[in-house]
Amino acid sequence: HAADAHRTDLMTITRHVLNEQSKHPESKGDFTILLSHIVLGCKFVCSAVNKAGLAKLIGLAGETNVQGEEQKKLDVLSNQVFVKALISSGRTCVLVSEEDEEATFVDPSLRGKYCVVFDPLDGSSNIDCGVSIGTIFGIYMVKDKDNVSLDDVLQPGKHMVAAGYCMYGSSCTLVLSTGNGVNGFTLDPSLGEFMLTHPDIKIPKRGKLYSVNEGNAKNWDTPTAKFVEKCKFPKDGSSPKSLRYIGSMVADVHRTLLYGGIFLYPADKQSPNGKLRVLYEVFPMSFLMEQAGGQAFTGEQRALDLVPTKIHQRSPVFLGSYDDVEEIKALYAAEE
Ligand code: AHM
Ligand code: MG
Repeated sequence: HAADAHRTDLMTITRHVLNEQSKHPESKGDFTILLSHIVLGCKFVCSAVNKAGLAKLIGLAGETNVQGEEQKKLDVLSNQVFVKALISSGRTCVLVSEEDEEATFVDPSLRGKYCVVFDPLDGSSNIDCGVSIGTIFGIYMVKDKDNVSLDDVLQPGKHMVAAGYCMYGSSCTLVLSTGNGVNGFTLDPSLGEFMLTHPDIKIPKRGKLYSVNEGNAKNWDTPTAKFVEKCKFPKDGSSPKSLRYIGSMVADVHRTLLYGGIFLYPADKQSPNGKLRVLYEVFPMSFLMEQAGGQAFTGEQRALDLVPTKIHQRSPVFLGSYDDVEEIKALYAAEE
């Protein structure tokens, strides 16, 4: 009977979020409308990514194809789709995209109460070989709709009201938290709907995997180097961890969330702030990790406590299973 209920009682992402919002009597459905525009963007990118090889959508921005039409690189195209979808939702006021140098301030006539920070297509160096890539987003609430500024997005990650990512992989999976746990939805291509497939995701307390670009090892700081050494040569009698690294943050974090373990993008001598961007990479993923029972640390503090001063600022990050992140925190504490 349970199986039958699954087949006939369809829990779409919209229905799920409406259920959640109905617990807040003051909610007027604005978040649901905003989310449906984000979901539309994700479906578009999913479809474009799946057709990329065929449609020759890949290639350099500005390059022309055989028909002489301008071709857009997939990440440029994805960005335009998200920006337009978010503005037309009528629910946004400030947008920060990895693709745009400056923040976008929505025209007052279309302004709503949410700020969205996003990376429309992360890991795009992986497109040409068909490896999983993704969209990452975080959502803040504006303080005063009639008086918006960059300060509305230069907020610590703990002020986000929601965060998520969509992974374009062997299936298209959207993982979302509105601050009340984490849920995963998988796109059913025949329905064109994201269906709840991973309710209430919790990350294992400790994992058997670690995920880092070891090619940077010669430039690592001592705590990172010690931590990775411990993963390979544990001295407490435990088994060594396995290394998994895709080089696509959404895919590496998704695996970490489901299987447990730790993902590291540390500082190194070449890049003292690491590589990943605070607003639309580090914060949303840290928000999801904490909501799933894990942790996220910058090497100095809880990642979600960081107060950014620039929209494209970078930060080192260590995130994943609670106990694994505890270990790297202890190594940094011992440094001081
Ligand atoms: P991108 O924004 O240029 O795509 O770079 C971000 C990506 C992340 O998805 C991934 O975690 C990281 O870069 C991998 O970096 P590296 O190639 O240095 O290991
Ligand atoms: Mg990126």
